[in-house]
Amino acid sequence: MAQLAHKTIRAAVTREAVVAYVALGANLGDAAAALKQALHDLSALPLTVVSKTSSIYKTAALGIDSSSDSSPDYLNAVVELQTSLSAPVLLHHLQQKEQAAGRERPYLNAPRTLDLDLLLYGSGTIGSANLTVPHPRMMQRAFVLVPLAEIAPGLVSAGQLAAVASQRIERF
Ligand code: PH2
Ligand code: MG
Ligand code: MG
Repeated sequence: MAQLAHKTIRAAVTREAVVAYVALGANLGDAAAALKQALHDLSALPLTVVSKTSSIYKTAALGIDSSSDSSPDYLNAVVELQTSLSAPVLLHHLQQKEQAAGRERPYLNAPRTLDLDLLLYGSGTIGSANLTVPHPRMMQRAFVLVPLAEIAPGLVSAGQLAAVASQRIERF
């Protein structure tokens, strides 16, 4: 048993790093402080290095649910990680950070203290009950594509950026 545990840990440590992209968003409370804290926390994740960080952007809230007639502007950013964590373990860490920031989910697209979405995990596609990668709505969202294009220009085409050009976004 001890040997099995040892082997499992070795496998986790020596697993090849994957390039992953995570979107950060907040529009409740001190959003700038929440994003800065999240950037700090992501750099402290086990088996993970933050290799690129976009600027922070101020963006108009998209996809507002009918139960709320307005939603404050968001602050958004995207980071690139080199990680040896599996996608489910990385997701678990992201959800823990959201919880620690006081995240509540009263209704769909409700204002939030912190949202951490796994956009891409290497070239992998994942379709499990609680995780879909690539993120299914990322290509429709300027608040994802603009910061992603800033740190990974090869991943976003001019046409994809043009398709979201009507969405309000400015550097914070
Ligand atoms: N997140 C949403 C819904 N709408 N709008 C902006 N501008 N930024 C977000 O991060 C965002 C949103 C759901 O996660
Ligand atoms: Mg989200
Ligand atoms: Mg989310």
